[in-house]
Parts: sequence; C-alpha cells; structure tokens
Amino acid sequence: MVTVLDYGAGNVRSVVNAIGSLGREVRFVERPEDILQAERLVFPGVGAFGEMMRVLRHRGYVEPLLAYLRSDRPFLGICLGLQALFEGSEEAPGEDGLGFFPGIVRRFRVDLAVPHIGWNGIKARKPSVLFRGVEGNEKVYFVHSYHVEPRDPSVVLTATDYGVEFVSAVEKGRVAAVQFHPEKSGPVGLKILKNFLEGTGAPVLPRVVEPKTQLAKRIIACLDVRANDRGDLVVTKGDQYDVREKGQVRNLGKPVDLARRYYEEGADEITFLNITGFRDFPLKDMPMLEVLRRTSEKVFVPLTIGGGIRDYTDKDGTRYGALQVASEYFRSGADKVSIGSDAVTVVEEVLKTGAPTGRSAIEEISRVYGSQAVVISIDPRRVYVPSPDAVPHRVMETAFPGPGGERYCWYQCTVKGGREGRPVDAVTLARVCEDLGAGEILLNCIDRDGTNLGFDLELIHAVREAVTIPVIASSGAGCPEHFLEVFTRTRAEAALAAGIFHRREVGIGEVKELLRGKVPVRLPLG
Ligand code: 1PR
Repeated sequence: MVTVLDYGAGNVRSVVNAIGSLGREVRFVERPEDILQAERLVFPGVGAFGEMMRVLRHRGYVEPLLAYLRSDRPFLGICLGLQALFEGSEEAPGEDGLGFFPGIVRRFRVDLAVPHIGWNGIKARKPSVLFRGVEGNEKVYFVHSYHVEPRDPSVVLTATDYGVEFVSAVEKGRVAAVQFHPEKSGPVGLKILKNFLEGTGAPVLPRVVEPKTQLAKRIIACLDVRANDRGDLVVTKGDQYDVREKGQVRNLGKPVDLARRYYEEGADEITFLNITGFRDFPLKDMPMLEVLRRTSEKVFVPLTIGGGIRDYTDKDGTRYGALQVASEYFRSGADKVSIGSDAVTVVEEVLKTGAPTGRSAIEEISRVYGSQAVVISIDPRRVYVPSPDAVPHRVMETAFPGPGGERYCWYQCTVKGGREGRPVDAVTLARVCEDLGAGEILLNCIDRDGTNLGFDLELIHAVREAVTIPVIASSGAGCPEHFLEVFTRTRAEAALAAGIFHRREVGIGEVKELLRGKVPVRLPLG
C-alpha cells in the first residue's frame, strides 16, 4: 500500500496511475494521522510553493510530515514535493518550507527559456536503490522555474544542466526527492518509481554518467478532437482548419488509441485539442474528461488539453469559471491546459485598457497551478500589406511576397477555430500572454496547417524572439527534415505535428532518427 499526499493542486492522477500500473494500491492522506501511519509516502507537488505550504499548514500536515521524515521511512517527493523539504523558496519570500534539508529554492537565472520544460538528463552523484536498471543516459521530464540549492552536499543525488548545473534529486537515508516527474518520464520514470516502491537491493551507480546533460527538443503529437456527424468522438484533421471532406468530418481514429500509439512510438508529449470547445461547454457532457482519464491510465508522458477553457454561463444563468474547467481537466489527468480564443479576448482588453484585471483565465490558472500549466494556443493567419506602417500591428518583412508582390505581412490572431480574425497580431499576443503568466506558446499557422509544406519559420522566429517562455512550433510538417529545419533555423523548443503522424506518412521514431546527433532529442531508451 502506498500513501499519496494530495494537497489539492494539479494532476495527482498521473502519479496514482503510474503507481497503479506497477501493481500497487494507493490510499490518500485524508487526515494528519494518515501521514504517520503510512508505510511508504509519495508527495507529488505541482503549482506554487506559497500556496502549497499554506495548504499543508492549514490541514495540520507539517508536523506529521516532519515526524515521518525524521523517522527515516520511505518517502518520495516529486517536483514541488522536493522543494517543500527545504527551508524556503524565492517563489514565496517569508513563507517557511518544511526545512528538513538545509538550503533554499531559487528561481532559474539563466539566459534560456524559463520554465525549464521538457526532457533532460540526470548525472548521478552517489549510488542509490532508485538507479537499479537505469543506464544513466536516459532523459526524464522536468517542468519547473525554481530549483533547490542544498547546503549539505552529501544529500545531492543527481545534477542536471540547464544554463547552470542544478540539483535535480536529493537523498538521505530512505528519504528521496526528485525535481523531475517519474510518472511522466515514460519507461525510465516507471523504473525509478518501481525501485522506490520495492525499496530493496543494494544501491547502485548508473553505468553512464554524462559530463553534461542537454534539454531535448520535444516532438509532440497533436490530436484535434471533435464529434463527427454521427456523434462519435474522433480525431480529425483539417486542411487550413477545414476538417470536412465531401461534407463529412474526417475521421482519423479514436483519441485514446492514437494517444497510446504515439506514446509507444516515442512522442515526448501528447496534446488534445477539443476543436469545437469554443461552442460546447466542456463540463456539460465531459467527453474530453473521459478521454483524459483513460489516456492517463496508460500514457506516461505529459498531456495537454485545449478547447473551451474560458468563463461560461449556462442557459440557467449558472456561471462557471475557466479555473473550474481547468481544475476538472487537471484532476482528469491533464498536465497543462491550452487557451485559444479566450487569450485573444483577454489580450484585446488589456491592450485597450492598458491594465490586466487579474481575473483572466490565464492569470487565475497560472496563479493556482503555476505558469508551466498554462499554454497559449495561437491560431494566426498571414495578412500581406504593402508597407511596414500600413497597419498598427507588428509587421515584418517576408522572403515570400504576397499575391500582389507585397513584401510585408503581419500575423492576425483568430478565434473560434480560425473563423473570426481579430485586430491583434501573434507576436503581441504572445508577449502579453507571457506577462499575464502563460508558461508556453503553442504556435499554429492556419496558412500552413495540413499543407505538408513545412513550418512557417518567419512566424516562429518572430514569436520566439519576442518571448522568454518556450515556443512549440506547429502546422505544416511534411517530412522529418522540416523538424530539423525548425530546430536549426529558429529557437523553438518543441515541434508539433498531426497529419503526417495520423496518416502514418512519417513515424515519430523516424523524425528522431533524423535529428539524432544534430539536435538533442530523447531517444527511446529504457
Ligand atoms: O479557442 O480555447 O476553444 O481552443 C480551441 C483549440 O482548437 C485551439 O487550440 C485551436 O488551435 C484548435 N482548433 C480549432 N479549430 C481547429 C480546426 O482545425 N478547425 N485545430 C483547431 C487546430 C491546429 C493544430 C494542428 C497543427 C498541425 N489545429 O493543432 O494540429 O496545425 O497540423 P499538421 O501537422 O497536420 O499541419 P479555444
């Protein structure tokens, strides 16, 4: 029996599912006594440090947790569950941590995108039971803006490089804690988790200890989901967002089955976009929640869900907040939510009034769940103009002139799945959303979507250079070389594709094989 401390934020379902997949039963901490009675305790934290400590204090968990840790019983902290063990965090000055390990938690000060999101390596610093069967050159999944800085070097279990070398796991006796997410790190993550659950055997050092680790460029499979004309939920795919062929919604497979296939093929992340979410209310018949629940039972890489994340008033006048919708998604197995149309509305408002309200979906969700949980999905369309000052938007010179020979263009944001253009450009939208608290940009391009012509490098370059958060390049991938092109000619952190994967024209393994040795990628090790 494994006890999981769920203090109510973020996605604990993945941890529970991962433990379940290893044949163990889980019970949750419901009262402070449950902590003291646990045989094996897992503390998966996501969200913000200050909020977490307030909840732990409010529920009376701090003293029992410290008593459990001091008695040297099996403990595994994950992400914020690692940071909680330290004395405090720059994220919440004045808020005490548990202080089990001397040291504090610092924000990344690096010339790279923050949060540090994605698959990076771990360099073992001492032997551990957790490393049994681990080669040492695998990559595991990280998502965080802060890292621990222990004062006692003997507790350091692993280190990772991201602009600086930071401590990515600690261990003292039977208390271990990791910054990465084993439950989201595919087969190697499950191995580490299994080692913790079994807790037996002699500590070992992995065979390989790399001199320096590298964050991999991520390959993401995207599933556009909607009900077809018969009412079945299907994965569909548009050509420049038109998903109908001969009047029928294209049907490329079942969401859960396809997600499973992509996980096995080595996708670094899976994104579901509920493409009619702008008109359906996601909490009404909840088909996407079920898709997430079932996917997260078998798929142990990060899951993002988008579509319909906004405030909503039903026909009886009951108001639902975007935060509530997002919370349901997180509870069902999502790691991140992606906001499309609502982000455009919010940015238009901010540009008009000059000040954020503090109550937008982006602000509320990132405050509660952390910025890493908020992705902004942008659906821009290229608009040609004759001169740089023809419109009051961010205009750029293009190497691909328009039909009338225009040498300039801007990228107009759209809402409702590309149906309506709005007076805001993609670069400005990305920048304002970053200021509001978004943690990542999913950058589509209607002109390229489904064309197999390659990513729109001009758009991706412009947006990536305008923000400090990671950018996922999307739309237009037609062959493995297009991925190499986007990673070598822009600073995009990830690239997403749909059509070529669904139609089996190109496999995820094939893409990674081409990238191997040229850009860092996660190869299917372990
Ligand atoms: O506006 O918050 O409800 O979110 C709706 C979401 O649904 C947005 O993220 C929007 O991008 C998406 N969406 C809406 N309509 C469509 C459509 O296709 N008719 N799909 C749509 C967007 C674009 C990509 C696609 C890539 C790669 N799909 O995600 O997967 O372009 O395709 P490719 O590799 O085949 O070229 P809200």
